[in-house]
Amino acid sequence: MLNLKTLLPLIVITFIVVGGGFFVWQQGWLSGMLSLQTKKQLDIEQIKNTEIYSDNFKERVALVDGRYERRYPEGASELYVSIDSEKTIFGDLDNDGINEAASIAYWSGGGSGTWRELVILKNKDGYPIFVTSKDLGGGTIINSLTVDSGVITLDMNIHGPEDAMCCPTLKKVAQYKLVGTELVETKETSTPSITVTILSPNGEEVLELGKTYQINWSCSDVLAASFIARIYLLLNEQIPHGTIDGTPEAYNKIAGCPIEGGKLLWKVGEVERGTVSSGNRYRIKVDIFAVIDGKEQLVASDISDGYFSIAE
Ligand SMILES: [Ca+2]
Repeated sequence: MLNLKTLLPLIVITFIVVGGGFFVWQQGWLSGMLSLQTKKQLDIEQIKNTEIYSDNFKERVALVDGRYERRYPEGASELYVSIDSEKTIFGDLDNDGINEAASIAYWSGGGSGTWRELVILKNKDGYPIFVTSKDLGGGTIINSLTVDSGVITLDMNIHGPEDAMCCPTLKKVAQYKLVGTELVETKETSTPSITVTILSPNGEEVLELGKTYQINWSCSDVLAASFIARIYLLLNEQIPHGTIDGTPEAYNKIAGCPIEGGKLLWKVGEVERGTVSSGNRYRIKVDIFAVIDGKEQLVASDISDGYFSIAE
């Protein structure tokens, strides 16, 4: 006959066995979840060995160790694709708590140069799946790729009107958000990169005090209204008359003007605050400012190659 005295140890043992089993099962489940969480994050090796698609080339390729190459029968390269592991970042672009990968891919083929594309890959059960790509242009230099709060920021040099294919100089910062399966550009700022060259006076000239002289300079990539030129007279490469209008400028300002012809008529010796005396160690300095969002940004500058003289 079983009574409470004999049943009690059995009940205790049953509790220990079942409870322990539950505990073990719970721990296993937890560690399983943890390993799933760990597995869920994409890594660079996966990105280097996945399929990507080029909207530009209309091709889908499977990368192996970050590369894909297809050759013509005679051996020449027909298509070469690589992924930039230095410019691959992981961040949550669609706010679901799981990181996507954003990477720069290089596509070249058919002698058309190398095209840059921003590639987005999603994490599907721990594996990268191509979502979309964005053409960033041929020969574009990607300075940096970052992601912050779901926004991708690309700092690039793109081609200005006179840039050689090799060497883009126009700075562009673009921002993209992943909306559904599309990359949407949210912000774009460009700092035009130009050069300015003083043509005259560029050294050795003798200018007569009080006479009118034409200062000439040339600019590359003149995009008209968004530029301002400021011309300064420089003596001994030092401050000839102190500061102007309370600003600690090292040069006497002759005038500011928009770039139209790259020339300025100057009554020799006159500066914004009075006149300078005769001498033989003068130079001209031209600063070119771009007006971006209402602010002036210095983009180019030049100084006369040599000294010129101002004579009585
Ligand atoms: Ca995500």
